[in-house]
Amino acid sequence: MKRIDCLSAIYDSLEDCAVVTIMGAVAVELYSLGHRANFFYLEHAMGLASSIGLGIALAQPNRKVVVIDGDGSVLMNLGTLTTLARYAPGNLTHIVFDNESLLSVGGFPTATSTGSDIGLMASGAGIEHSVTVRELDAFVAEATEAVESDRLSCVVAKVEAVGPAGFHMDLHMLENRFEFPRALRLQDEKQAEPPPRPDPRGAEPLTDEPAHPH
Ligand SMILES: Cc1ncc(C[n+]2csc(CCOP(=O)(O)OP(=O)(O)O)c2C)c(N)n1
Repeated sequence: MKRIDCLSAIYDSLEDCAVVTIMGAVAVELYSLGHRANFFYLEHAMGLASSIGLGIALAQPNRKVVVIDGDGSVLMNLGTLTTLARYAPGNLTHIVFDNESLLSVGGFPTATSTGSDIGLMASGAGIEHSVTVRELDAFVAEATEAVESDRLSCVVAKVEAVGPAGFHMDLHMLENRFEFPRALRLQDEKQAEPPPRPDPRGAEPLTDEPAHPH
């Protein structure tokens, strides 16, 4: 299973979510499918995507939050699993692409290549819904269900250690830092728009546009 195929398969269902990725290959892959302002690619702070996602999920409980992580990154911040489990926000989905490698920096093998199991570690940390998938169909089913459900989920996807041909993204970290919260605010404002006023004569709802402009 290739990570880019997984991302492509769930891309549409990320439209209304706040999405936080780790840096490097997976960020470039998601970006290559089409950048959206509600995607935040966490640069440099390896291991902390889930911590950022947890903060957003707790602060904004009505928003679906999806964290897209890597095995090397999770292994650098294993305590995050216990913190996720402790607060267990139902609006958070933690997807971990486990390619058993630090692919973005040359492919050094991580501890998942020698038997460490992130899905079991997530369960052991207390995350009640933690699954590991190896096939694309299973990934799509689990990830989609996780995003739609109202419980904290960890979906570990075992993927091949392959990534993008290049790492260029035409988006500066600071630009992304400001556009991301702005996009979330805009989504909220759109949802808070009042419904159209009903027409007392029972016809089409009234709008501010003249019915017969001259
Ligand atoms: C604190 C810190 N250490 C090291 C790096 C360099 N670095 C960037 S990406 C990366 C590998 C990430 O591995 P993983 O999460 O498994 O994702 P993959 O690259 O395999 O997609 C490393 C070591 C960093 N950005 N920050």
